[in-house]
Amino acid sequence: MIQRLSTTPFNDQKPGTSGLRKKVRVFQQPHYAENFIQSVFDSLEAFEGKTLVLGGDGRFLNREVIQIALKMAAANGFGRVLVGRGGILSTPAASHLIRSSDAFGGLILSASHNPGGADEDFGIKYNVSNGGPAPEKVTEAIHARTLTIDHYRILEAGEVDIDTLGTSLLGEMAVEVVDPVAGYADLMEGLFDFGAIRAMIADGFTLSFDSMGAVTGPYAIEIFEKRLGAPAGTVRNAIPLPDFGHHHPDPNLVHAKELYDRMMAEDAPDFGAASDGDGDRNLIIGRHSYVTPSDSLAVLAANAHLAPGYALGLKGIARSMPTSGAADRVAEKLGIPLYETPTGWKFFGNLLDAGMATICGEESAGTGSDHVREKDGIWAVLLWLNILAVRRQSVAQIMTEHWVSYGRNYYARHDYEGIAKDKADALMEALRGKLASLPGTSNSGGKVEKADDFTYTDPIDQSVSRNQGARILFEDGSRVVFRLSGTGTEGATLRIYIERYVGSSGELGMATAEALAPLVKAAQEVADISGFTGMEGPSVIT
Ligand code: VG1
Ligand code: CO
Repeated sequence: MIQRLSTTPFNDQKPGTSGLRKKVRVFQQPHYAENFIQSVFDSLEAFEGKTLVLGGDGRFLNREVIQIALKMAAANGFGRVLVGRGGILSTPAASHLIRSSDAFGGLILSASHNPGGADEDFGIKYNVSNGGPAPEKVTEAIHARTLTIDHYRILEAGEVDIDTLGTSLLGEMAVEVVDPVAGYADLMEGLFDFGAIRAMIADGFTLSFDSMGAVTGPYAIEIFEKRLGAPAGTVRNAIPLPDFGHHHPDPNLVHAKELYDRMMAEDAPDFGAASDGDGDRNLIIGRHSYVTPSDSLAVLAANAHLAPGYALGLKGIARSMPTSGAADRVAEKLGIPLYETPTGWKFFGNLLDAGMATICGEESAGTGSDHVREKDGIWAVLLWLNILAVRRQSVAQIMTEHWVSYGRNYYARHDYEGIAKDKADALMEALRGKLASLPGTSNSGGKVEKADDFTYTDPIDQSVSRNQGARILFEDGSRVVFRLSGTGTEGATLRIYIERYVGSSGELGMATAEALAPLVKAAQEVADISGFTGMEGPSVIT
């Protein structure tokens, strides 16, 4: 029986950079998840009888919300839900499933790189029929609906079995429990030369992949150990756990320290990588050689043609604004366009759909291509492996050669976490107020050429997104960018992105901290970070 239950709005259900993310206990309030899911459905048109994809990264509350979403989808008139077995789907696998099953859209239950567990974070994200995150006009409609909602619809039914493959009926709706891994692994096998990678591994090439207790474990085991023949144990922390085994599944130098240490050890493997909670990010570390995500994007773009799926070349490259300009130089050399978008994968969707870009990336360790409409951690690792299998060089050699051809964009991100929201807002407001007066002035970073708050106009639908980050651009091409995170669940996080370019004839072997020191100083001078935050330094440098 379909129930129509009364509810009242919550005033904090505005989706951020990537869906709605809150503490688990916020989601545990009566009607909280239901209100948001109904608001999603209310913002969509003509989905009756159509297919919805449903899955998550396995974190605490995943299974409970899967049950709710199934019963609400049935009560709202979906014809079929494809759900990953056990409620598991990585974000890229969900994107692929939406596309390959011609689904109307999908609900992805994840707070991605945020920690999981009873006292940690949960999230819900809606993806549209191209497999990508809902664009801003959709998330704005969802948010508007959350503020007026007065009822939701849910089917009264028992627990649905989501652990057995096959189809059953829930009211009039079909529930199809699918293998979360197989279709995705096949997609990867179609893009990359698995034979060449397998041969490289058989020749003694060693790798280590850290799933950080999150969703990529089953995918990585199937792909790296089973299909590519890497020895058992290559994939670490491979079982998706509700609390990720207490890992903070944000693959950066702080949270993936275990991997970092392994890669810097005397007996380090040739190649190391890690992924995040929902499997859309990647961290690449060669033996004794860390690769910044921005450099990784550039190297992947420059060498993608070595993989069968990209043998015909790239149509264009897109990167988020704070991501370094390393990829720009590759685009220039290849004679293809480079697009600069705001932070968040939803801004790449139109470019990919229009065939204007093939590869996209973000400084936050997200890289992907037009094979799905999300960033894709395992995809990036496989493209690296394919390149290594063809070039038969070490990661360090590839990086050095890249810098010699293109110059080097020294790059770091400094995060100030857990700032009181009013203080973070005050810092940004003061900085914005100053921007117009900066050009022509000098500070420790050099002479300022331009300063603005990044605005993006989508070249396809002309939609405009403002206030996407305060940028201070120096005459020598260096820059410092300030923005507030849109994925946190407690207080505010200030992100400062620092970049300095050194041409190919310049000094390419400096330590990053040393290369960036004058710009770090400039950031403090311009924005008085310690004055506003009371913090002496960043909590995370990556
Ligand atoms: C962060 C990253 C951004 C990424 C987003 C979602 O956003 O900076 O590049 O797209 O997370 O990634 P923010 O607003 O906190 O800076 V994921 O893998 O957490 O969904
Ligand atoms: Co993620």
